[in-house]
Amino acid sequence: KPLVFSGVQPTGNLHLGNYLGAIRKFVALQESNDCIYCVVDLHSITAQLVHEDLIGQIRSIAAAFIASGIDPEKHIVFNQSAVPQHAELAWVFNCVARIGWMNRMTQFKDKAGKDRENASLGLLAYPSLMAADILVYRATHVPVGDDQKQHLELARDIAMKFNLDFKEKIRATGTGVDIVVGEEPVHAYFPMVEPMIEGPAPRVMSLRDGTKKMSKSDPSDLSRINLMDDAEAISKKIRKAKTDPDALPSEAEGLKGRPEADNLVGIYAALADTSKANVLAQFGGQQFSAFKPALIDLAVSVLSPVTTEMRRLMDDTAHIDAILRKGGERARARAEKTMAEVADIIGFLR
Ligand code: AQP
Repeated sequence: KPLVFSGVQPTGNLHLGNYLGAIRKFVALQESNDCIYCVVDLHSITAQLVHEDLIGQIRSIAAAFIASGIDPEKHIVFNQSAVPQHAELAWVFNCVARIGWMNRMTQFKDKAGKDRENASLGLLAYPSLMAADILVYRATHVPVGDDQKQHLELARDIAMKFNLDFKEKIRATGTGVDIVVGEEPVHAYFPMVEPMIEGPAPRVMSLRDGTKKMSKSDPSDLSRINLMDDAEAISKKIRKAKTDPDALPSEAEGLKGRPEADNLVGIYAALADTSKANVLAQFGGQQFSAFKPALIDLAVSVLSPVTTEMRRLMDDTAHIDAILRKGGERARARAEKTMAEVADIIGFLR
């Protein structure tokens, strides 16, 4: 069975982008894969060090996973800081990765802003920790939103450089397998990760500006649908969502150059588990005044049960904590094995 890994940061309220780009895919993947889903709390201190209620945020992401349908008995749900091997492998990867690779990351440039010298070293090294999160389990499949594509390419570069730099040691320790990367045969310890980004809404855009990503840090709450929004808030935000004056096209081609229309149709398709073409077969030729009420009904019917269950779970913190603790133990057992092998490959005395 392929091993799936992904994580979500406990930084503020989850929104529809996180849900459609990540969590909904996590749920679908658990049917036929072995999955590890992580609340990446170590990542959450890279952009902002001090958080008012980090524990509460960690619990709320775990609650969102479970309320969305992830089964923590069959799969592993835990928080990153409970497994120290993530940080340990990240240190090794900091020594594998090159500073130039990190400097090219668009998320670093966006989050560091103009005052780059003053960004934390952790923010620069973020992708190295992300590579460690995945590879400490030697996971192969990573469901994420489109914004994470560049980081996953970097995870492949790190894995490849480690495999090549240590190829003799990997062979000598008998820990590797033969794989083919492109045309090239490689005796690899770390696998090449496969990003899983596809779907009708790989990058959910702001409801106020179809060219900007829906994000937690947008100052306008009208720009995003939060997972904790009630039906009234969802309805208001979709009614106020920016659109153009034209009717919906009848084919997906017609969405080109219409970012807001494209975004709303993509959201509808992702919520309904269908394609944009199917949505347009139904709504093509109709005005937004007809499409928006249908989108509101769909969004409320999909999100309300998740919100209700999340609230219920968050009232029982002992239950959430027990799930995270047990998940942490199961994850640690796997991560310890990888780190022991990595130490052997590098030649640390343990
Ligand atoms: N707009 C989005 N569309 C699709 N997927 C998205 N993701 C985030 N935003 C979108 C995906 O959600 C998962 C968890 O992301 P994260 O924990 O790294 O959070 P984030 O990307 O920091 O969230 P924001 O809202 O984008 O935060 P800020 O405002 O700080 O930039 C990932 O799989 C991500 O791809």
